[in-house]
Amino acid sequence: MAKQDKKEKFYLTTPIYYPSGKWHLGHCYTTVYGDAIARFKRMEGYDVYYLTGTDEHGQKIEKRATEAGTTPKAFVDGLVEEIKKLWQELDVSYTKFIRTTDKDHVAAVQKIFKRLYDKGDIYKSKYKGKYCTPCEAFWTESQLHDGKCPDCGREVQDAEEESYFFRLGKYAPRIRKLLTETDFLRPESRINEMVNNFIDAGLEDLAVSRTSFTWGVPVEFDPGHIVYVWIDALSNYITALGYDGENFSADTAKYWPADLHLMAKEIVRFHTIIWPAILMALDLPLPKHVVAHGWLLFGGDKMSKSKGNVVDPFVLSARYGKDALRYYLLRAMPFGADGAYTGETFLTRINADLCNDLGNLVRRTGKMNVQYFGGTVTRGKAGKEDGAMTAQIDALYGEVAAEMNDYKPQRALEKIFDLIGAANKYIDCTQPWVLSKTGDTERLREVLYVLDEAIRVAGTLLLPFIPETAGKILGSLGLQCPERNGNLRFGGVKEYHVREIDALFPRLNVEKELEELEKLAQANAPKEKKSENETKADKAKENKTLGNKQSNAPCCEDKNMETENEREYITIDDFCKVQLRVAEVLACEKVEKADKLLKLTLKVGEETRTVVSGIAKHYTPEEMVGKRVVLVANLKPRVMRGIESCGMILCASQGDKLVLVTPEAAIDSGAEVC
Ligand code: ME8
Repeated sequence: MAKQDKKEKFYLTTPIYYPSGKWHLGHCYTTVYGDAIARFKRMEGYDVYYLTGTDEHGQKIEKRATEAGTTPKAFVDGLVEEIKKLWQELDVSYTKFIRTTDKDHVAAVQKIFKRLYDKGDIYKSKYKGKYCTPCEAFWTESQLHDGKCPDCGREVQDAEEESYFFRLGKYAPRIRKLLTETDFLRPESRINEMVNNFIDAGLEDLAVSRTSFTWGVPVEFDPGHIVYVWIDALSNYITALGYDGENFSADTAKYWPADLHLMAKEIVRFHTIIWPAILMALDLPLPKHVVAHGWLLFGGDKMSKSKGNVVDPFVLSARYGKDALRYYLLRAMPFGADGAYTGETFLTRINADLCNDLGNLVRRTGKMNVQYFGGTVTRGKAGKEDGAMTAQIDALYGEVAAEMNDYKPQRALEKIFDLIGAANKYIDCTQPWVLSKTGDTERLREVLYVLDEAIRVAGTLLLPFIPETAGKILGSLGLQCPERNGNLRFGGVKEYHVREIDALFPRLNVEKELEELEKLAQANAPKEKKSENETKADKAKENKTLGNKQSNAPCCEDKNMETENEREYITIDDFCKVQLRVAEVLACEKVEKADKLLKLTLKVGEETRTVVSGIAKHYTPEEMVGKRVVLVANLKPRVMRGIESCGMILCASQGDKLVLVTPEAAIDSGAEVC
């Protein structure tokens, strides 16, 4: 419901980013998502406070600055300016940009730490365990996955030092309740992950100070210690509102607790376990909701090395416009699931949705308004085609509001584009050009009025998503951008004064643009060669999947949640190129010095062939003999560990689990799988 009379507050935060200097589309995702929600809430009449900023302390930054031959502060100052430029470029309407190097933040973090210490929730002891520098996270041996950081898959270092500890374990029962008995965290899959992997696995007290580096907030009463970067970072959500360890600023106190902390899935643990525990210890109210979205994945090698800058948001925004980029991001991922970026899906979406559906509707309608009525259009004579159309216009605001209040911008956009699609169809069935010829002016006027109304309602509801374009659309109808939602029912505006406008989005030649993007990428590619470890670590981060676990499977669970629109279709002809055959395993052995590979001798009808398969961690050679499997028979042969592999056998994977795909009933080897 619109909040027209009393302004209710809405406090929304996105993560404060590490000023690492490598902004890619993924980083933009959360902030643009947050911006769409902030704008929508403002339109609904809320008093919105939208916070973002930078997380500037820690060993990682200290190391980077040293490598760059500068001080940490000078290092971050330059990068912070760049990220502010990015938000400006993308029309991000934040209320405050906080930096963890801000003096009042630093002082407040010191007070918070002292307060927790005085209360007995922080105590001094010795820390022994593992530390992941890139994630700035401590881990116990049992929390590691294959001896590596469970968040990013990178190597961890032994850490032993005197440290202050926060009594996290003490809050475990309350946090468990918060997660399992309220709607604090969404989507639900994350709840199980937090409860099973962390709380029920035993919540240990948390090391909250470091002595091995200096770039951070010094513990006021023990200056050799630096406050753990996550305590420093998470506190930004309250210090931004002036919280000084005791009180909030008078003018911003009303915003706490946060209504929504928005972020990607890898930092949910910090926000739903550590952060509530700190707030509990400070006797502060808890945030209302934490929403975790998935990752924007950069398909295969697209994001790596030479092609890294293809997804530089500055490049994409400069070439295709900020709204094209915002729109792509806001439609890229279904709620909670991952999405995959490719240049092709990006360009195709601009062409299909923005240029064809939206652009054509506005241009065609504008042209007809001017051509038939000099641009001035009022009500005319209703017709049989109108009922469904006007009902859809009437319903749209409610549908969009429901999705946005559920924090699902992707779904909200789907609804808006359903109306745009319906309006295009309405033109095709009412055929205004025929009405003009037959002289049915009253009917023609009504048809154009209905279309203007559809464009007005869709355009207004597009303001939070693509503000610049939506402004142009409303301008073409002779309307101003409303501050609030206004009357979004059919008939809300009685008379239109329409003018023609230029195409909202030019039609892109996808092939040519892909080439251009490739050239830009090559031109901007980083020249330095990364170490093998760095490359592996980057890959691990790019391919991070559900549940903090690094998947060894080629496709991840979340991928199954792609919407129809996200999927890249192949034609039946494409599919027919793949020859799938049933094969019988005649013999099987381990491949020397390769712990994942098995060498299989397969019978495929009359033919015998060798295939190397990466299933050794899931099947023993003995188990394989006699099995019937599905073989991709016409895959180009490839030499692996000196063995020519002629084909690939199919498996199904889910997280760490991998099982063979086999025929459901007995059938001869060589049988076609179709
Ligand atoms: O974690 N897809 O900062 P960070 C979607 N400083 N979102 C992505 C993404 C991708 N591929 N890559 C990054 C930190 N993000 C801490 C946060 S908050 C108190 C401290 C987004 O620079 C996503 O929101 O590593 C993710 O949670 C955030 O960037 C992490 O940014």
